[in-house]
Amino acid sequence: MTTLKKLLATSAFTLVAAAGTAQAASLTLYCSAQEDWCQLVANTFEETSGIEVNMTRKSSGETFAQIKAESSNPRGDIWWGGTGDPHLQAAEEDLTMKYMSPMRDQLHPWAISQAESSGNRTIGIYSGALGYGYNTDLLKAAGLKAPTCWADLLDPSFDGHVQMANPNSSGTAYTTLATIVQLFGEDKGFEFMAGLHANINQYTKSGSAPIKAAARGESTVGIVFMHDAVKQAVAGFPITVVAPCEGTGYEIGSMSIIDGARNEDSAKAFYDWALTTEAQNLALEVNAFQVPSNKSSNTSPAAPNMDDIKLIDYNFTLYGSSAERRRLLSKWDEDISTLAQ
Ligand code: S7P
Repeated sequence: MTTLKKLLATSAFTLVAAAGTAQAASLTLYCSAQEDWCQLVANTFEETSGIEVNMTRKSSGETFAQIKAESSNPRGDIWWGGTGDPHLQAAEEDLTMKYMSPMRDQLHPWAISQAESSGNRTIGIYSGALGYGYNTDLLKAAGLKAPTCWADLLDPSFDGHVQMANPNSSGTAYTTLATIVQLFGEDKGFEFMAGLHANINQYTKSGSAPIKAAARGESTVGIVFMHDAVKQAVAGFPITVVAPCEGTGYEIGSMSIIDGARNEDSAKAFYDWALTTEAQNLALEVNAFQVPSNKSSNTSPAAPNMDDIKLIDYNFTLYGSSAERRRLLSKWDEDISTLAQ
């Protein structure tokens, strides 16, 4: 019996099926992973459950802002994907609801610890390390030395060659800011961000956009999650993936049910399904190289090996807290984004 069939016997699915006799069940899904993965997940869940899915894809920071803005009249039912920090902030601000899935015992401890630190209002669905990628052709043409560390990106020779997202809209870029602060300390970290700013050609809205630009030959370096850089390399673009020598942060991509969801039963059905191996293995069909949270899901051999990367002990509790995320973002807005380039 597949996990999906077993889940069909659980209460969430039964309730949805019962509701289906009167009116077709539906689900409004806010998705913050990459677009092709969001589409595939939405379509597959719709086909297998019979629940109609309306999916919108936005970056993690943007989705957080939308859920907050809609909190007096919630429009979304579930938020799937995106970096864990804004999911933790949403939990702290009571924007998401507690849920204990029957699938929990199939998950890695890091996925459960994400749930525990949010009072069970969010849960880990994948993880991945931060890093960067560069276009080897552009690097060579510009006569640049191959970077291997964060510090290499500050070299004046990289002026105009580096792209990252805006940490207000992008979970990837907020993870970058929080990683640099944890690696170097706050003062030195902000000095680093100021030095980096001098070499930045553009702050994008979406976190993965900088490596897509590098793949297309529009920027030399893109600061992104390493799995997003691997996706471009596997697609045949001349991208080299870097795990920075000083060490790096990582994300626990998360999922949360929105408090006051109009379709709570559909949201719970999706939540349980999204933790199955069947759902998580869909990642491989779209070259999403994150590490899945179900212990029995498949990880591609092309995925960055987390054991080989020098990872910091990322403080999710602190950097996912409402006060700290707000403080760091305002400081970045005031001290960095306003600097001349
Ligand atoms: O593309 C996959 C991924 O990197 O995107 C998520 C990301 O937060 C969404 O983009 P933003 O940086 O624009 O918020 C990550 O969770 C995920 O691994």
